[in-house]
Amino acid sequence: MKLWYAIASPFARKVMILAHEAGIAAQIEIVDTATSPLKTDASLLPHNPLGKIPTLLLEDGHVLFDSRVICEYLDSIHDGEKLFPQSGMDRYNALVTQSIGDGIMDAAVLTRYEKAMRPENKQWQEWIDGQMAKIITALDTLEMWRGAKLPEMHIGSISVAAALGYLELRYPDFDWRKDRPVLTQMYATFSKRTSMIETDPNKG
Ligand SMILES: N[C@@H](CCC(=O)N[C@@H](CS)C(=O)NCC(=O)O)C(=O)O
Repeated sequence: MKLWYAIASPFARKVMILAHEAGIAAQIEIVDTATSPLKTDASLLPHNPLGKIPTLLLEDGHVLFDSRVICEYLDSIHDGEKLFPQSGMDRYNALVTQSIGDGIMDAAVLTRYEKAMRPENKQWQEWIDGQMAKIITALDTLEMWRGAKLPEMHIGSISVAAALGYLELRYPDFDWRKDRPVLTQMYATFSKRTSMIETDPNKG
């Protein structure tokens, strides 16, 4: 399998965290990809019309995207403990937690594009503030309502770990740990796992 990937992409990292946790990371060939809304990677576009990473090419030629679809597929091809709970409210709670983690990543990536790519005199501060407000309310919701299940390993906590890692990388001045002991503890514990260490964007 071939994965279009960038070490700084939180969505791509989410996929590789899951692959490590599932014990199948070695089956994935990484294609380092530089893609952005301004310049799409030429090798990627024929496979993904959205030009986004992560994108996964299977041995039989099928192509999968986005991170949710890829994660669900990878979880279906290993024999270990499943990372998507199979049924009932456990499953839907994990999926909603995934949606919150993904939502934090969406807001953080879009804000990063706004700040890093758009000319300074065209940047829209109210829009940036609106995205940051989403990140804050999402973190507060995780802290208050989802704490009990967060320390467990499932697709929801994987997505949240990838999101927190991205905040660390791109928003070093944003103190997301303040008044959030549950998330702080969860991230500290997750960060010691091989899946997080191997996918750490600061890894040399
Ligand atoms: N919903 C998608 C989001 C993927 C995404 O936004 N990836 C970014 C990199 S972090 C990207 O490829 N951006 C290029 C673009 O927007 O054209 C997923 O879960 O995979």
